[in-house]
Amino acid sequence: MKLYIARATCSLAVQAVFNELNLAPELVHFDVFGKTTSDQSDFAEINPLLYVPALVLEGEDEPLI
Ligand SMILES: N[C@@H](CCC(=O)N[C@@H](CS)C(=O)NCC(=O)O)C(=O)O
Repeated sequence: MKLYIARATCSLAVQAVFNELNLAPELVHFDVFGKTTSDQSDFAEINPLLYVPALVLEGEDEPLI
């Protein structure tokens, strides 16, 4: 399970919910200015709108946005 987040955005709320539920998704940080991700992946392939948060579940092709 991968959660795409970005600094100082509403994705922090989703991250807080995951923490409260004791869930530890793999966090991928997206730089909204540089358009880069912490795992060097192309975030546009996950969400063409480049909006966070986005959640990719194991075995799922489509992300939850
Ligand atoms: N959840 C909505 C909106 C999410 C949203 O607006 N995210 C903002 C952060 S709060 C964002 O990713 N902004 C990136 C940008 O403006 O470049 C969607 O994905 O359509």
